[in-house]
Amino acid sequence: MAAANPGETIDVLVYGPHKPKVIAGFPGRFTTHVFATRNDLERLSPEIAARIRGIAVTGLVQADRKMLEQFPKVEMIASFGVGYDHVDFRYAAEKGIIVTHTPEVLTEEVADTALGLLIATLRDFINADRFVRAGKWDTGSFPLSAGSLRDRTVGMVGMGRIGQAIARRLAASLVPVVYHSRNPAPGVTYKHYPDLMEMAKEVDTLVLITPGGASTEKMINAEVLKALGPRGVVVNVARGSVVDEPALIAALKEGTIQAAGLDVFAREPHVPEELRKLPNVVLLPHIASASVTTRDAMDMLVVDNLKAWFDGKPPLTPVPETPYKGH
Ligand code: NAP
Ligand code: 8YV
Repeated sequence: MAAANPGETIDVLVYGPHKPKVIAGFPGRFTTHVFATRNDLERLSPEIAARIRGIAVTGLVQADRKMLEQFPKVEMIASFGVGYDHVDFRYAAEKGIIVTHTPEVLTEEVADTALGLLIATLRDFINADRFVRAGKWDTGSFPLSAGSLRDRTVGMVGMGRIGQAIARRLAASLVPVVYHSRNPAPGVTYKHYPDLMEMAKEVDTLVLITPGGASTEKMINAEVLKALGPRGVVVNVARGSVVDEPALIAALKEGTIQAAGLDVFAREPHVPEELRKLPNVVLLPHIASASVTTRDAMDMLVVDNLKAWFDGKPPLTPVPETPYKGH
């Protein structure tokens, strides 16, 4: 593959939730073809599909093998978000297609959300807000929260870029931190548990911040929740697939654990009614990175990866499975 020739038009598919800033990022020599959903994509003619050289995936829509096979000339898939379990990177690697993602630019925002969600869950902020709005403060006091950050040890599940940023915040708040990941994280001095169950027995709080996909699927299961114990709190800012959702609901209902703060769910945007009815959960609609500032930076990185590629430059942030080996 080569950089685009002067005057040549480059066809780019913009696939996923509508993002005006991504579309506006491709002026002049790019022709964009914008499709929000898999159903919409069925309207794309085979003639145009055959011309597509770059794909911007603007959300968690599935860019699986079946979808990608429609685009025989694609050179780069630039995905929005640091997690890329929704992109078939194995297919891309087989075909010599580069996949890029958006690491770093969202790390601190997601870490802020994780800590906020943990504190809101422990200290019952959402119910306290409802109490004030309902005018109940005039006639009574809000009950003391059962949970507190003061008497906890947090077991991080995942200690990568975002895990380390969350751990830094916890350490600054004088909360002891340990972690589980498959390998010790280079340069990290918190205690490492190669075995998740061993860690779950030793802590009362889990903060999940791993990728999704097969290797982490339902790793937080009934046994792990039982090991955490009745003071147990789970915060999930990773992927819904990391938790066995029915087992979590059962553990929350039966008091096997105390509470959960969830930003991600197994079948988004569907959140089971049973979960929505529970008093001991805080539920967010997958917003960990969702500020204007951070989302703008993520949009720009999607655009800049594609532009760099078609300028004949290396991709800015390729995923490890599709390293740059030249144009
Ligand atoms: P990262 O730097 O690649 O860190 C990933 C961490 O997960 C590493 O510590 C890794 O260690 C660990 N890990 C991977 N597979 C594992 C497994 N099978 N078992 C145990 N640990 C495992 O990624 P990051 O930038 O911190 O982002 C992490 C994830 O957060 C993303 O992939 C995404 O799923 C999620 N995320 C969610 C939101 C949101 O909006 N809620 C926003 C951003 C990111 P080992 O490889 O040694 O196991
Ligand atoms: C985004 C994310 O919310 O970066 C990730 O892995 O999950 C989030 O930052 C997601 O990409 C939404 O499209």
